[in-house]
Amino acid sequence: MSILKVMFLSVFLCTFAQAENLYLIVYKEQNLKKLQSLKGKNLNQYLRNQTRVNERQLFSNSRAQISDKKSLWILNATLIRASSSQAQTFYQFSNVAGILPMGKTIRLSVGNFEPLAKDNSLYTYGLVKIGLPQLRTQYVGLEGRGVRVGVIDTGILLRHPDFENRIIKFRDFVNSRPLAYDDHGHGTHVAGTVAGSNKSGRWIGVAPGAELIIAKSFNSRGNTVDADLLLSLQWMADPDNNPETDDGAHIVNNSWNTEEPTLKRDPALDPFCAIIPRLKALNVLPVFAAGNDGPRENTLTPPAACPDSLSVGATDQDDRIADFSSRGPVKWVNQMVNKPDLSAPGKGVNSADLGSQYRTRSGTSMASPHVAGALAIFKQLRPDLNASQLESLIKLSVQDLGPTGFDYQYGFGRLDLMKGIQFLEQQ
Ligand SMILES: [Ca+2]
Ligand SMILES: [Ca+2]
Repeated sequence: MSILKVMFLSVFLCTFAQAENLYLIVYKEQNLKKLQSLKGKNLNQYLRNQTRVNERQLFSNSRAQISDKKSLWILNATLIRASSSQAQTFYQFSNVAGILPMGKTIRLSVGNFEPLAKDNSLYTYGLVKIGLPQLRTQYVGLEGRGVRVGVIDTGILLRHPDFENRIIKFRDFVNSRPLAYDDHGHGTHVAGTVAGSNKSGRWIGVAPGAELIIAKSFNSRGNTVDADLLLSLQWMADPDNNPETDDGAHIVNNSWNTEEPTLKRDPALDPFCAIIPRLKALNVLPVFAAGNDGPRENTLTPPAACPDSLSVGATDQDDRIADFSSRGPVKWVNQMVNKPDLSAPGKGVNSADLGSQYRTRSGTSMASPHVAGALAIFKQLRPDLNASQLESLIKLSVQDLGPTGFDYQYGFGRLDLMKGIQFLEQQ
């Protein structure tokens, strides 16, 4: 046997013996003060530069040959595919803070389908509940125009009449196809509640003027891996990968959760919890469905369960909290967090479906996009508001329900656009 053949065989056996997995190498922060002082474009550049320097130090000096690596600059980190012994070797570098195993399958909680009640109203019940018809009469043209809303989901039906010419960016993290599509249906329904129009004869979306940035991150069975969701969130902050151009989403809807229990974990070590404040500092406000694991308490999971999340529970046509809606508080190993933040219609929501059709679905997946759309309305009205200011505003844009004040079912209350408008007018 030639030396080349022996080498080939041993490499082959080595690879075979050591299964490769995904790991997240997180680097040490060199200058925490500087990091916290930067915003927007400057922060984007700083994060990219420090990650580039860290990656150079690692991969030009490491003997482990890693061919599959992706920069997760937003977290000063790199995703690698490697064997566990290869991953271990990176601990010897002084700039490495930690190595997290990744690659967990994340499944969409698709909720239930409901029979479509005969209803000839001009607006879905959800839009009526949150005060949209009233807002439309007072503010003509307030439809989320000029606001970019991201949706991380199963994609979107490109030719659905309710989204005509408003899908401005699409990226397929599943099959790398260039044109927008949805081979599941969940994403099209969610996007319909954010930004669908009235091509069915009835308004289904809160912000039918908003521009859509679509990440297809879940496959046709509604599955993905954690790493792709982190990459999708990062992509939303800077889709063209150029800090000089301001093309990021202002708001991102996330109708999914990791289903990772919090009780024995520290949110500081959860990459989904770490990415939320970074996104806000880059002026991207992510919104998360609370989850469909109610009615027991402590049923939110990351990212909704993270201290910095904006999380949304689901209500029904009679303003009752839905049974399935995940309840707070969130118990982490070292702290308790008040969640959800607010609630919105999520039971029996009619919206867009595949085949240019419409259907009714239930879940906090349907509640979160009502809030994302409302944020687009506020952003059009007050383009000067940054992500954190929009977040404060939406928590005031509620009607208190259930026990007086904040509670673990409704959060601060059910979304009410007019409450936010009143607050802005009084300022
Ligand atoms: Ca850019
Ligand atoms: Ca209450």
